[in-house]
Amino acid sequence: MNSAKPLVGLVMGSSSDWDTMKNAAEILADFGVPFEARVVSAHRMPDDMFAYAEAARPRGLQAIIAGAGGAAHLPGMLAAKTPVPVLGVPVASRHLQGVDSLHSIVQMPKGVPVATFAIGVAGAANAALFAVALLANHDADLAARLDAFRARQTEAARAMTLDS
Ligand code: RP5
Repeated sequence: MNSAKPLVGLVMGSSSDWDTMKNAAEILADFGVPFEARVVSAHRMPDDMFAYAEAARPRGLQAIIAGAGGAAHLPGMLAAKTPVPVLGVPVASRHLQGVDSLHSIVQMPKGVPVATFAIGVAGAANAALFAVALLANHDADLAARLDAFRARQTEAARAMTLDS
């Protein structure tokens, strides 16, 4: 993890979310974005969650990626307490496969937005790429790295072949 002052907060409701959320961490690390990763549970440590949200802007966080599963209140409650953009990742749950998580995160009432991504690994990865894109608006080097990433992805797709 980059030791510079974090620009992105990567938080999740439980260590059981890490298998999914580490896909966001890997992308932030690959792009050289300073970030922190920690468990901040809305249900099990609500006071810590509020403290984290209240400190986010003064600490210089530019975005918070929040992953949670089940009754996934973490992204919405963070967004309720901070103006820092919150990117919500629905983690697949044991019984409802993350549809519960998705609905919990995406259906924010008007006025308190959470940018909501796909359930699971794709959502975690895309939330990180979205955070990179936000930061790249004010960082030409990061923008160049994002362009290069997308160009490599395009070339990989062009090179795909199909079995006959
Ligand atoms: C949520 O409850 C977490 O985000 C996690 O996805 C889910 C289950 O947590 P554990 O019981 O695995 O700790 O708060």
